[in-house]
Amino acid sequence: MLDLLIEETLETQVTGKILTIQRHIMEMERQYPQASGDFSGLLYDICMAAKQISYHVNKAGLMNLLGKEGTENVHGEQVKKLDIFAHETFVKALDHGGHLCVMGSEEERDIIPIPEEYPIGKYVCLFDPLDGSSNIDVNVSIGTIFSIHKRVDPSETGAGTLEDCLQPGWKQVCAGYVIYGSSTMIVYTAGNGVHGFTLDPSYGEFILSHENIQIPKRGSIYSVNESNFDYWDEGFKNYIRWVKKIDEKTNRPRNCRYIGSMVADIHRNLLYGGVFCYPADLKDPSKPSGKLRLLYEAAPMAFIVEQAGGKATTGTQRILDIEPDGLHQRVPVIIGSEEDVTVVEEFMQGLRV
Ligand code: AHM
Ligand code: MG
Repeated sequence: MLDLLIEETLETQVTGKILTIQRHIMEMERQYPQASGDFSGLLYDICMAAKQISYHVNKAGLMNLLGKEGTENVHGEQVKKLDIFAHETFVKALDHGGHLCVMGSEEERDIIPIPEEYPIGKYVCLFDPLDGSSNIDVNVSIGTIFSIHKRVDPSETGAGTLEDCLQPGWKQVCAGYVIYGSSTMIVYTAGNGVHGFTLDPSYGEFILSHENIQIPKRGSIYSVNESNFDYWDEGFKNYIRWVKKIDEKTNRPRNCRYIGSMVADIHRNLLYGGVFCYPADLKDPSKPSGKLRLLYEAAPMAFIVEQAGGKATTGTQRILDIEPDGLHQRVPVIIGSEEDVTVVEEFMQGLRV
């Protein structure tokens, strides 16, 4: 039996059925003879950071990395040790490759310049190093989100600026997330479909496992933090009332699934179909647009979901069309299967009651 298994594994290797993310990117790049290889170099660095974070997330309980750091981040939230570790890992992995002119992180108030001693590149990378941090201590899936733009002026060779970071989502050249779950996966799009790679711990490589992911046109899941019900406006409340009503013809009530980790909630809905919502609420007057950040969370996830055939909106505007006005700007997020998102929009716009 074991012999058979080994034979099968070897055969898979020999016949070349295993496709690593590096080879996948290189093959994609080969279709563009003018490509400099810069982009694949950048993705390679991101994969390295993801592997390091994955390793530490898996060992967090053993390495005394769990628990609050005791400081607050720029949003006044408690920062945990793994958040800091993930942030520093990302910065260190990306700052010296010569691919980037500037970076931005959810954990840092201002833009992050490339240190003077390193070459400046033509790309901009924005990232949320560890999203879903309230789940770290309890072994629930968390993730990393990244978004890549070209710098605004390609002829510029100096340091990148805030303007380079404040670009609308439709201009992204790549976006992706890493999910640290029962296995670690990286899912990315470079505007040519959405592809998922699972980390094989024995090789230390991300292997193509989900080629050309397509989100179902409609799903049976809605994902929202319903404890905010009393803080929502009437339109969204009406949607929630609707989604829970019994009606066989329209497949209701839908299933509520909410992990509280955007990456994990959207990853599940991407594969099963459904809608993820974090609408505006009146809970905190300092956050009238909800909780999620446009540049680090909403825009990259919107790019991925649209590329998979889904839809992403604030309820009144396509997320990818928003012109950012600040690095840490927050927006309402309704994202997922096209038909499900459209229904939420209709309730939010008062077209349904
Ligand atoms: P974080 O960046 O501080 O981790 O917050 C973002 C997370 C998302 O992953 C998740 O969708 C949301 O916060 C959950 O918030 P809530 O606990 O209010 O439902
Ligand atoms: Mg986050």
